[in-house]
Amino acid sequence: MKRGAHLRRLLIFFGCGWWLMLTACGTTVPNHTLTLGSSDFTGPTVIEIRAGQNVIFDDPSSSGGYHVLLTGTGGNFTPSTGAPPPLNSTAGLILTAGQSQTITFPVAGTFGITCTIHPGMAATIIVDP
Ligand SMILES: [Cu+2]
Repeated sequence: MKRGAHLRRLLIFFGCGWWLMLTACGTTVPNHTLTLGSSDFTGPTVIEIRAGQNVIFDDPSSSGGYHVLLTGTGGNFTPSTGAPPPLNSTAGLILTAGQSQTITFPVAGTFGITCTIHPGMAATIIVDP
């Protein structure tokens, strides 16, 4: 009887431990990076974050290029409610090789990202509430 209760307490203790660890991991802001190549995205093209988190648009000096990124598809701008201003404009987010920009997505939604220079470029940023 006593041994059973002890074991149960131990299980609860470790259960909470795991839960706390997972919660702690969830609250640290991981680096979500969209990597640019010379005329494409070279890393994952679907990035899922939570509202308020950042996406690093990384244009490496060695392998990057000149890009004008904005919301839309096929190189064409489509206004997207809730998308961050630099991306949500015809001017776009301009990046050249060696540059990196950290963009905060404060509003939940699914945002398609394309490039006016390279219409084939397509990435999706999913922002969970
Ligand atoms: Cu481009």
